[in-house]
Amino acid sequence: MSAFRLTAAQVAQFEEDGFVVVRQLLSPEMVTDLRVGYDAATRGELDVDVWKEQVRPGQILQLGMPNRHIPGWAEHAYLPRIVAVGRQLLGADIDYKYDQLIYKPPGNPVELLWHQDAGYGWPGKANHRSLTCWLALSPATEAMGSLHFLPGSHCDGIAEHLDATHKNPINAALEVKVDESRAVVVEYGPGDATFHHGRTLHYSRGNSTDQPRRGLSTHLWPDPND
Ligand SMILES: O=C(O)CCC(=O)C(=O)O
Repeated sequence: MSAFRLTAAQVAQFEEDGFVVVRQLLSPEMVTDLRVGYDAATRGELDVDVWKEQVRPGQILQLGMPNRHIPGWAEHAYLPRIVAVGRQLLGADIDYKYDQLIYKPPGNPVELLWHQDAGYGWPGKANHRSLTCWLALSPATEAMGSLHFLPGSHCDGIAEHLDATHKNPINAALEVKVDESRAVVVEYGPGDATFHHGRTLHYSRGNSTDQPRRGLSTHLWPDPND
């Protein structure tokens, strides 16, 4: 398992706010490695049946299980590092569950609306004790669609999630109405990550820049999960 260590302050911040920023989780070399397969996936160059219908030029993409489908990723050191950090935050039984590549091309206005990941019906222990690593594989500024978080929202239970499929074409979109005045925006450099609790409310706006936003979400929860 990876030796990457969080500080006590980072662990305390996750407990209090429900998210923590981890700068340079990955080295520039690791980012460069992962970018090769990421870009091949978003250009539709990989022979993955379940992705074929989804890749459309200029559209937001959410491609499932990139760790299993992109050549070289399953053996790469990035995932053990993410799992190691997840265990420091939520305990030794935390493990990789699934992942998704979320790509916002230049000029794409689609928002990922306010939601809790566990609000999508995460089962068993995952509903209470789970987390997501959001990793930037290129810069992600607010204007490019970086993540906004509502600090402390992981302590308030599961909020009512409303159908939002008319606003967002991906993943049976749901939306929570929130008071955004307390929201915190994180901006990322390549290799920076945030870890947020499965119950932390979060959001990202569209990408209004001329640069792509390359994000990778890795979801972790206890194994076994019953
Ligand atoms: O990539 C995004 O903009 C949103 C990601 C997200 O909602 C998540 O990782 O849980």
